[in-house]
Formats: sequence, structure tokens, C-alpha cells
Amino acid sequence: MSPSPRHRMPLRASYEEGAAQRWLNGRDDVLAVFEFGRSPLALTDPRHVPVALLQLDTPPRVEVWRCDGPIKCGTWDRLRFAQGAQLTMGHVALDLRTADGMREASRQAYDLLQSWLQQSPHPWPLKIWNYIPAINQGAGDEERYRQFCLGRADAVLIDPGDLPPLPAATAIGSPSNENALQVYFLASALPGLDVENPRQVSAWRYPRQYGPRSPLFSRGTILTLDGPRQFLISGTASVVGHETHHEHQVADQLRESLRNVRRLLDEGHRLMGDARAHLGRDGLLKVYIRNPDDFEPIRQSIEAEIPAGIPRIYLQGDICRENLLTEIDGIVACERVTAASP
Ligand code: 3EB
Repeated sequence: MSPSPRHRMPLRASYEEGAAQRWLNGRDDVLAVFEFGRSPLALTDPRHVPVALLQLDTPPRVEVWRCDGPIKCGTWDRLRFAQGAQLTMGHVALDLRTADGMREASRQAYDLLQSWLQQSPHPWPLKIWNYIPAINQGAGDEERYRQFCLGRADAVLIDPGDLPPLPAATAIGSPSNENALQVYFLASALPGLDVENPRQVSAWRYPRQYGPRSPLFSRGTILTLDGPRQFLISGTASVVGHETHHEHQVADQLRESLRNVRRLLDEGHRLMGDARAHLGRDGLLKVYIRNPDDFEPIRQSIEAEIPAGIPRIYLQGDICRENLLTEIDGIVACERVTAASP
């Protein structure tokens, strides 16, 4: 029996076995199908999002996003999108072989995204995923990730002194032989509620040592539409304050990342009052791992620390600081709880 609309998640995200095509054919509620281990330049349908990161666990799965329709697909310049009743998925893949460096590619991707959002009935980005080939290549401020942050800051029309809502984000390295900078997003008819992590310095306030322009993202956003609220968790690593903790200790980095996730969800509870996010069956997690050799210890730590019910997938991806070995993100559901007494 399918849940009544009142209890149905606005975004139904799941990992599914079987070919991407099976989810794209003849279904009227599919907003996106993410297929891992394929170049973003190989897409076949606006809802089909090939992602270059390799899946480390088995069986191979695709990530499927479903929502209330009707779903309308289209192409706008180099941006592809699928738009449901209240949610839109969009994606851009820019070929770095013909781009004028990472900063310029990033600026173009965010320019495109922004001008598309400005004319969309769903103008609020809730979360943006960025997959950057060879993310740690280049020394000092020339590093690709720092150049990516520069391009993003060049394009994004915000003054961090006067903060508008910032979307949640993930920025992860894709294989160095991948040719595309990929940016995909979830946007909504209504703005999300931003959540920062009290254990961490907000990313837009990172000090100069991490690069000439700070990363622009919130630690999480809460999506509020009809039905239960949903929490979009940004890429969360072993960063406390603004510093990397547990250098070279992958299991400790993973535990610190989970502490950060739990603290972020607690903070969301404080802001919502009557609801809290939980790591349950109606959510999903992604675990990004720099070195494939770390897969087994990380898998064991995750099994020990995270409720068995929440679906998870392990992807090989470099993290945006050379000394970070793992990162976690996810989409999880909120449930009503009795408001904490004042
Ligand atoms: C960190 O906490 C880890 O640049 O969009 C996480 C999520 C990170 C998003 C981004 C970077 C980004 O700083 C890195």
C-alpha cells in the first residue's frame, strides 16, 4: 500500500538495482536517474545524469529521484532539467578540454545555473552537487578546487555580509581522466531553511589559508513542502572549527564526520522545534572514499555506527582538501516530535 499524500515524501530518493533505462521508460514520476561510473558527457535523456564516480560496493545501483508530476523535461543552453509540480532537478556538464581553465568553467556553470533559476517557477536551489576532475591537482591557490571556488564566487550574486539563503552542497573529485566539470542541483518552488553546524565554522567564513574565495554553501537545508520535511545534508567531513582533524586516520575521520552529521541534525531540530531528521529507511547516504583500500574499514565503521535501515552507497571520490580521506552526505526525512520545553 502506498502512503497517503500527506505522509509521502516530496522528494522520493532511493537506490535501485537495474539499468537506468528501466527507470526512464514509461514512468511519469521520475525526476532523475543518476548512474555511477559513467561520464557526464554520455547522457541520453534530460533526466539521465551519468556521474563519473565509481561505486565501490555491490550490487551496482542507480539513484532515482521521484516526485509528484506532471514532469516536464527540457534543455536550456547547456543545462538539462526535469521539473515536477514543486521540485526541479537540473544539471550541467562542461567539457574542460574546450574550457578556459577551471575557474572559467566553474563561473560559466554557475552563471548558467543562476540565469536558469531566475526565470524558473522553482527558483530556489536547495542543494548543489559538484564533481570536479582531479580536484587536488595544482599547488597552493592554483589547486583545481580553489579555482572552482573562485569561479563559483565570480558568478554567484551574493554578498556574504548580508546573507541570503545559501544552498547545501557537495564538492567531490571525479577521476583525473574525466573531461567534464559536472554540477547538478535540486531546486524548489519555496526556499529551504538553512542550517549551520555549531561544531564548524561556516564555510563562507573560512580563513584565507583555504583559498582566495571561500566556498559558498550551507551545511544543510530543510525542504518544507506538503508532506514531511526533508533534510539535505551537505558533504560533511572531519572538519572541526575550520581545521581538518585526524589527519591520516581514516576511521577516526569517518567517526568525526558522523559526529558532525548528528550535530547538524540536532541543530535542525532546534530550528524546527517540532520535527527532527532521522537516519531511517526513507532517506539515503553517500559515503565518498578517497583511497579504494579504505573501503573495508569504512564500511565496517558505518555498519557499526549507523542504523541498518538507511540505504547507503560507497563511491570513490577525492575530497576537496588533500588531508581529508572521506566525506558523507545524504537526504533524510524528518518526523514530528513533541516540541522541546523551553
Ligand atoms: C568542508 O567541510 C568540506 O565547496 O561546495 C563540503 C561541501 C566541502 C561542499 C563546496 C566543500 C563544499 O569544507 C568540503
